[in-house]
Order: sequence, then C-alpha cells, then structure tokens
Amino acid sequence: MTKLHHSLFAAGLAVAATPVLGDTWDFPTPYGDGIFHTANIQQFAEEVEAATDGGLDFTIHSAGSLFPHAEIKGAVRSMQVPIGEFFLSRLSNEDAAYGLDSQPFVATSYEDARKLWEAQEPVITELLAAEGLMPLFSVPWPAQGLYTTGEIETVDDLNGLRFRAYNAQLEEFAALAGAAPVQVEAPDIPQAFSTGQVEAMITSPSTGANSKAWDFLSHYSPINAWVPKNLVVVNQRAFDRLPEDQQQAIMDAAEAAEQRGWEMSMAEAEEKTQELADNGITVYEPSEELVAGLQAIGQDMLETWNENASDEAKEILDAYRN
Ligand code: PCA
Repeated sequence: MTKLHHSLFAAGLAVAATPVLGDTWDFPTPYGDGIFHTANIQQFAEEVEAATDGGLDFTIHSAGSLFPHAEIKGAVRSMQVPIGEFFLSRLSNEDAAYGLDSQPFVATSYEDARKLWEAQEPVITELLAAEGLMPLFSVPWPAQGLYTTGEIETVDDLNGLRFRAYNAQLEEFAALAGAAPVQVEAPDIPQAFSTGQVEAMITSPSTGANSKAWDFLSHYSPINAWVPKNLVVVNQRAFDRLPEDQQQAIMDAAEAAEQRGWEMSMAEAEEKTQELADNGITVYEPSEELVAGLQAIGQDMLETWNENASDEAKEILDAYRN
C-alpha cells in the first residue's frame, strides 16, 4: 500500500466512524401543524429518514411559512425546493383536469373520490411530468360543508354574503350563489372572520375545527358538495439524483402515506363534525330546496367546465362516470 493509499484508507475509516451527513430537503406545505395532512407528511418524512438511516432528512415548513401557497408548485418546479404540497384543484386554471375534484356534486363521497382519483391520476401525472414534476401521493379532505351565522334554508340566503374562497371554482360557486367571494388561505381564516373580511365559508370539518369556527360562526351544514385533494409532488431531477435505495424509500413511504392519509381523512370527517357540535355549532341537514339550488349551480359550473376542458380532461369525467 502506498502512502497515499494509506491515508485515503484512514480517511475512509474516519468517515465511516462519524455519522454520515445526509441531504436535508425543505418541504413546504400550505396548511398548519394541527391539520391531519401535515401530521401525515410528518410521518412520511420520519419513515424516509428511518429507512435511509438519516441519509435523507426533511424540514417541513407548514402554514405557507417558506412559500405562500400560490408559489409552492413553481418553487418545486424551479428546484428552489425539491418537494412540496398544494391543493390540487388550485391548478384548475392551468388545466380543467385538476379542477374536477372541486366541481360541486361530481364526487361527494370517499368512494367517489377514490374512483375520480383513479381516473385523474394518469392524466395529471402526464401534465406534471411535462413540468418536471412527479406526483408522490394524494390525500382528500373530508367532504366540504357550509359554515354560516344562522341557518341557510335556500340559496337565496347566501345572497350578498362575503364568502371565503380557496380556489377559482369556489369563487365561481360563491358568485353564482349571489355571494361576494374573497380569497383567504386556510391559516388566515380566523383573522379574516374576526376582522369582518368574510362571513361565511365552504370547507371541511377539519379546517372548520382547526380554525375554531365556533369563535365566529354558529351553523354548519354537511352539504358534502365535493371531496377535494392535496397533492405532494417531487422535482423529478432532484429525485433522479438520489441513490436508488433512497428513491425506493420515498416511493414506499409515499404509498404508505396515501393509504394512511385517506384513512385519517375518513376518521376526521366524523370526529371533527362532532368537535364542531361539542363547541356549540349547530349542525343541521340541508333542506331539499337548498340542495336543489346548490346542485343547479353545480350543473352550471359543469357546463362551463366542459367548455374549457381538454379532451383528456373530458375523458377523466367519462371514465369516472362509467
Ligand atoms: N381545507 C382547505 C382546503 C379544503 C379544506 O377542507 C381550506 O379550507 O383551505
């Protein structure tokens, strides 16, 4: 052994004896720590960290603290961060395929949502691949319900209300109901209500309970209008650069996270509705008249959707319905 070889060998030993310093991936999400999606992501991160012996670590930046929601997808695309989460139907302006899970009364149960995701996934995977992104897992929110002060008997009762929206479709829905939509990110809900910026909303029991809706609202109706999803994506180049065992660890943890996330969501639907009631919110079934009015709005929106949808997007809806 030459002297050089000798010292390289010694250096190798020294490296082996100290803990290997792995990569740390920043992982931005729009939602807060108290939300089950974030808890699920935390567990995903821990599983990858364990499986790679700390070779790949994550720093989760919740509640839009690293990038605002609207910038997360672009940040992953431009590799400012390798991975991130966002609300899938927020991309409905880019392609109608993304918006289907926020179309009112298209998919209204977990079973529907599962079927819709199966139809959406191949198309969305291809759309994102064209941007250098790969979907890892998608998890639904509980079905979306109506929060107000006072009981809503018909769509007319929504007329003129300042209505919190989280994407273009909810904005369209609120406008068609005669309400005045205002975009507010989930972590800003309590402040938006307490300052009077908004006075009604449609969201899940999870987000309602997490924002302590009882502090500023009194009524909740599980209209179960749609079951929208979050999506976690990774930058394809960042992924390809990883050693194969780390790639496998990510894929395995992603599959587990999708499975676990759907189960968490189903459990939340009941638990969080109960939490709303326990904190004094009146939970009431919507009247037939209200449902009919909301469905008519959904029908209108679907016609507009059809006008803007690509053939591939329309095929998703056909595949879902057949
Ligand atoms: N919570 C998120 C998205 C859908 C949901 O249930 C929000 O209100 O922004």
